[in-house]
Amino acid sequence: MDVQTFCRVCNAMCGLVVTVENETITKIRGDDTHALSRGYTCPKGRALGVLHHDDQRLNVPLSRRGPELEETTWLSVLDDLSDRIATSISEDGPESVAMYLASGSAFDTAGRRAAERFLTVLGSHQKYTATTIDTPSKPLVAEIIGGWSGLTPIWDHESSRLLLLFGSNPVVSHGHSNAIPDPVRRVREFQAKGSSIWVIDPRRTETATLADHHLQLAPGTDWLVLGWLVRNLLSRHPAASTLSERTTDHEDLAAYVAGFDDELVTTNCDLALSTLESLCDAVLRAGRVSALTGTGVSMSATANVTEYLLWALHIVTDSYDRPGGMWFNPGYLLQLDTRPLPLSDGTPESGPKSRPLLPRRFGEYPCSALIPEIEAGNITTLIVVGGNPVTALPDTDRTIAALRSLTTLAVVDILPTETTELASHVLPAVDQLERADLTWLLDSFQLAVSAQFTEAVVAPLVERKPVWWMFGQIADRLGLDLLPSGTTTDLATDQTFLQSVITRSRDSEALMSSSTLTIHSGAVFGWVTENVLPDGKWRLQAPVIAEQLSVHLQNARSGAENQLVLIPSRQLRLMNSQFREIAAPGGTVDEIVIHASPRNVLSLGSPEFATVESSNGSLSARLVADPNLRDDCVTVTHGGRDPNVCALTDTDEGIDPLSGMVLQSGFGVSLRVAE
Ligand SMILES: Nc1nc2c(c(=O)[nH]1)N[C@H]1C(S)=C(S)[C@@H](COP(=O)(O)OP(=O)(O)OC[C@H]3O[C@@H](n4cnc5c(=O)[nH]c(N)nc54)[C@H](O)[C@@H]3O)O[C@H]1N2
Ligand SMILES: Nc1nc2c(c(=O)[nH]1)N[C@H]1C(S)=C(S)[C@@H](COP(=O)(O)OP(=O)(O)OC[C@H]3O[C@@H](n4cnc5c(=O)[nH]c(N)nc54)[C@H](O)[C@@H]3O)O[C@H]1N2
Ligand code: SF4
Ligand SMILES: [Mo]
Repeated sequence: MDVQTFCRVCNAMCGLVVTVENETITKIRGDDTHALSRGYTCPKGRALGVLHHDDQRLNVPLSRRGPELEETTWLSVLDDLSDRIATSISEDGPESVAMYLASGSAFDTAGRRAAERFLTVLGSHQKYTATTIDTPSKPLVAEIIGGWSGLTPIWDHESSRLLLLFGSNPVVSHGHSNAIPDPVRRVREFQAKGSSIWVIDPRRTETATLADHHLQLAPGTDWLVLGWLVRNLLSRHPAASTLSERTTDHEDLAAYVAGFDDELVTTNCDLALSTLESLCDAVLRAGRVSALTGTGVSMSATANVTEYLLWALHIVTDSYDRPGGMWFNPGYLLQLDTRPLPLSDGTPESGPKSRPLLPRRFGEYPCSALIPEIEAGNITTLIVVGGNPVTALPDTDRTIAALRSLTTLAVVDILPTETTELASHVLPAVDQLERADLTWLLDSFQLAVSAQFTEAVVAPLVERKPVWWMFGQIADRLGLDLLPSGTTTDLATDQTFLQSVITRSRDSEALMSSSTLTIHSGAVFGWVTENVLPDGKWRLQAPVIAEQLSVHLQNARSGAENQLVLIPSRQLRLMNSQFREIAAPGGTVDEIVIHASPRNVLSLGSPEFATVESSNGSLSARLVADPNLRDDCVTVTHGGRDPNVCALTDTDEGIDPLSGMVLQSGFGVSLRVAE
C-alpha cells in the first residue's frame, strides 16, 4: 500500500510516498503531486523507513540506577519523573524546571504544542530553543524594523529577477529561514526565466557552482558589502527617492552607511571594486531584489548588523511586501494576516537570575544562559525535547559537566545520543511516520501559502509513545491542566492537539480532504504594510544596531587581522547530529573531517591528521584539502560526536549582547599537525 505523507526532518517538508506492507516500510519516494517538492526528496527523507525499523532506536523508557541507564516501564518512569518535578518545584520553585526544545521537536506539532504548554502551566519561564543558537538576529531585526519578531521575508521565486544568497547553501541545506525544497531544479527554473542568482560565500559551495555569479569574499565581511550597496543605492536607485513614504528616519540609515567607502570595503572583503559595481548594477537592472542569509552570517559576530543592512537593502529598493522582491507568508495554518500580533519595539526583558543582563526575547531565554543557569543551581531539572545539546551548545566539556550536575535530565528522543547518555530519564518518542502531523511551526517559512495534514503512516513500534502523551501523563500526575477541555490523556489522540490548529486554518475542509500539500495561494503582498507597520512605515532608526555598526567599522578601519577563521558547513546526508548512524539508501554519511585550502594543507606538509585550536579548545581529525575554500578559512561539519565542532566554541566569550547568541562562526583558530 502506498501512503502519501510528508518528511519531518528539515524545513522543506518534502512530500513523500511511503510503501507499507504489513506495517513494514519497504520503500519511500518523492510525492510527484506535492506542489512545492514535486517528487524531490533528499537521502534523509528516503531514509525515514530505515530509521523507523532501525535496531538502534529507543524503544522502551530508561532510567538511571547508579552509573547505568536501565530499561523500565512507562508507569515507573512517569511516576518518578513527576515526583521529581514536583519536588523541584516545591523546593526551588517552577523556574528550577527548564526545557530545551530543538530541531527534533520542530516537526512534531502535537508534541511541541503539548511541551510548550506544559512549561507554561508549570509556571516556568525557562524555555530555550535552537533559535537562539543559529538565528536570533533574524527575529531581532524583524522586531526592530518591522515591529514583530515573526516577520520572515520569503523569496518571491515566481517573479523575482535577482536572488542574492549570503552565507546560505540551499542545495545542501534546503534553506535556512526559507524552506527551499527541490533546490537544483528551482535554481535552474529561475535562471531559465532570465533571472540570476549571486552566491556570496567564502567557499565555492554546491549552490555557488550553479549560480550565475559567486563572490568569494573574506569571511565575516558581508555587512560591508551590504552597507556599500545600500550607500550606493541610496543615491542611485529610483525607489530611494520615495523612502520617506515607506520609512521613518531614513536619514538615520544614510548616516549609518556613510562610512562604507570603496577602499574600506574592497580591502576588507577582498573583492574588486568592479565586482561590487557589477552587483550594484545587477540590483539596479532588476529593480527589486530577493536576498537571503544563512548560518554563515547568522551565527557570526556581525549577524545583527548584516541582517539590519539586508533589510535596509530591501527597503531602499522597495522590495519588501512587493512582487519581484520578498513577501511575508501569513501562513495557511497561522493566518497571521487575520490575527493581532504581539508587536514590540525591540526592548528585551531581562535574562535569568545568573545572567540578568542577557536579553529574554521572543518568549525565551538565549541558550547562552542555559549552562550558567545550571551551574548556578537555578535549574535543577532539564527536559530536552528533540535536541542534542552536547553537539549543539558551545563548549562541549562545560556543557557535559553542567548536564551531569543536574538532579534530573529527562531526554525525549527517538535515538540514543551523547545527551541521552547523560540523562536520568530517557523517554522513547514516536518517529516522523508514527504520528499524525501538520506543517505548523514552519507554516510561514514556505514558498507558498500552503499546508499539509498527515495521518500516522504506521503504528508506533514497541513502546514508543507520542510526546503529547508523555506531557499529558506528567501533567495528570501533577494535577495540571494540559489537555483541551472535554478530554483526558486516556481519550486523547494526536488529533486532540492538532484540532485547534486545523479548525483555525484557512480552509480546514480542503486541508483535511487532501492527501498532499494544499495550496491556498502563491505570494501575497500588502498585509504587513497594512496590518503590521505603524502608518505603513518601516522603522529604520536603530541606535543599538548603529552602536554595533560603529564598533565593526572601527575594527575594519584598523585593518583586517590576518588569521584563519572557522566557518560552518553541513552535509547532505546529515541533519545536524541526526542520521549519523542511519545509512540512507544509496550511501553513507561522509566522515567528518577538517577542510582547509590546498595551500594551507601543503604548508603543514600534507599530514593525514590535524588539530584545530581556538581560544576555548581544540579538536583533531583527518585533514582534507578543499579547493573550494579560501586560504583564510577552515571548516568542520557541525553535528559530529568526535570531532565535535562545539569543542571550539565558548559559553562566555563573544556573546552578542543584543541577542544573547554565542559566537559559532567566524572566529580565529589555528591549524597544526596533530600530535
Ligand atoms: N543536509 C542538511 N541540511 C540541513 C542541516 C544539516 O545539518 N544538513 N541543518 C539544518 C539547519 S539546523 C539549518 S540552521 C540550516 C542552515 O542552512 P544554511 O544556512 O543554508 O546552510 P549552511 O550549510 O550552514 O550554509 C552556511 C554557508 O555560509 C558560508 N559562510 C561561512 N562564513 C561565511 C561568511 O562570513 N559570509 C558568507 N557570506 N558566507 C559564509 C559557508 O561556507 C556555508 O556555505 O540547514 C538545515 N538543513
Ligand atoms: N559550533 C556549531 N554549533 C552549532 C551549529 C554549528 O553549525 N556550529 N549549528 C547550530 C544549529 S543551526 C542548530 S539548529 C543547532 C541544532 O541543535 P539540536 O536541534 O539540539 O541538534 P540536533 O542534532 O538536530 O538534535 C535533534 C535531536 O532530535 C532527535 N529527533 C529527531 N526526530 C525526532 C522526533 O520526531 N521526535 C523527537 N522527540 N526527537 C527527534 C534526534 O535524534 C536528535 O537527537 O545546533 C547549533 N549548534
Ligand atoms: S530536503 Fe530531505 S530532509 Fe528535508 S524535508 Fe526534504 S526529504 Fe526531508
Ligand atoms: Mo539550525
